[in-house]
Amino acid sequence: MEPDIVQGTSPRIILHLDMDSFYASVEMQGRPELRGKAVVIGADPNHGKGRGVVATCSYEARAFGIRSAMPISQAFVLCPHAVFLPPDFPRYVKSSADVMAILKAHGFPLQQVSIDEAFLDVSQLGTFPAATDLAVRIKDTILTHLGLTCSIGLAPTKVVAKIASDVHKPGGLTIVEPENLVSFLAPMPVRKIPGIGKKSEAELFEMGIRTIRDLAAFDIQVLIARFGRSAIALQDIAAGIDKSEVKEQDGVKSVSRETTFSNDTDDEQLIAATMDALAEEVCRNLSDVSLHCRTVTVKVRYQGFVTRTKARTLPHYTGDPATVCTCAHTLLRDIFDGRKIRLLGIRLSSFDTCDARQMTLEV
Ligand code: TTP
Ligand code: CA
Repeated sequence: MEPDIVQGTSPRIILHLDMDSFYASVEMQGRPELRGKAVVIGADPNHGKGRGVVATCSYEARAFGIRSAMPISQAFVLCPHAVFLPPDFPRYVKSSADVMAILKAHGFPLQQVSIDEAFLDVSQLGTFPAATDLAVRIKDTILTHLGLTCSIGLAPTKVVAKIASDVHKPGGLTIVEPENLVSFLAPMPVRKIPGIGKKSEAELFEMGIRTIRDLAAFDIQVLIARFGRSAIALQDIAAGIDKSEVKEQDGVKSVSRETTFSNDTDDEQLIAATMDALAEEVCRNLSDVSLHCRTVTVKVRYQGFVTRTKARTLPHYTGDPATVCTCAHTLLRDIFDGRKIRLLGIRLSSFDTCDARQMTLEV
């Protein structure tokens, strides 16, 4: 018999899938000689003198302390005998599309949130055991058809599903039923909440907030004074409340890059140089996947978390870094009001091919 679902009273069941060491795993497809090896994808290490960073690495390489966004020179010091490979973006975009097609085939609302990550709203299945069966089938299909492993979280909210998928990586399947939601979250470090990076974590530590339990119990007025209105949503998340829905994103395609300054800054030269670097990198991503864009969006987050974005659609498609850069600087001038900036970002969208999915990287 079909389970009875009464809108608003039955718990939602959200599935979050995240591929394991994605670029590295794709490189290992069909290359069994790489299995079990420390494999690092990123810039050329050039015998330890290389510039640039690690994109990702196999779990074997992580055992040596290598991580995403680490300077490649440091990765070389940690594990000189690792196999270092340059990124092959078109291949990763193709693999990503294959994974998303497997997810889509089940007919539930799907939201892809990055090249290797997606949410499915599987509430219609009615029970967590039924959703667990589906998760097991999805993992099997991805392994059998693509030779790739992934980790899945199942929970009543998107945020908790995302946190859960990370708990037993690689190859994990973590289920958080509604009655376990609060006890699952409570002991976790606040850093586990998506969007809380190194800097927010340090600010929360200063206030004596270490775990999600601490955050849920903290005086909301003090939090608002420090982080602005976004503190309310943050505390809700800590209490397991998150009404955000799985949004199907047909046709939403963008490539973006953003960075948080190590200290909030109003230094115009530093801000301009950072914008140049972000624009250049995002154009490189664009050309790696053979795309041209028309819309450039600049994002500025000020001290206190007030965020402003401004977009401009160009008259022609472009992949030219100089054009994108000029446009980004004009937009930045329009929204920069002299206050100290915490985070700067750029997004390119409105592509002339339908091949790319959303790719966001924070460095
Ligand atoms: P992630 O999902 O963050 O990492 P991952 O899939 O490599 O490993 P994990 O098992 O921990 O999920 O990122 C997905 C891909 O995005 C990753 O394979 C490479 C790319 N990436 C970068 O290029 N630079 C980065 O700093 C990060 C974090 C990811
Ligand atoms: Ca991943």
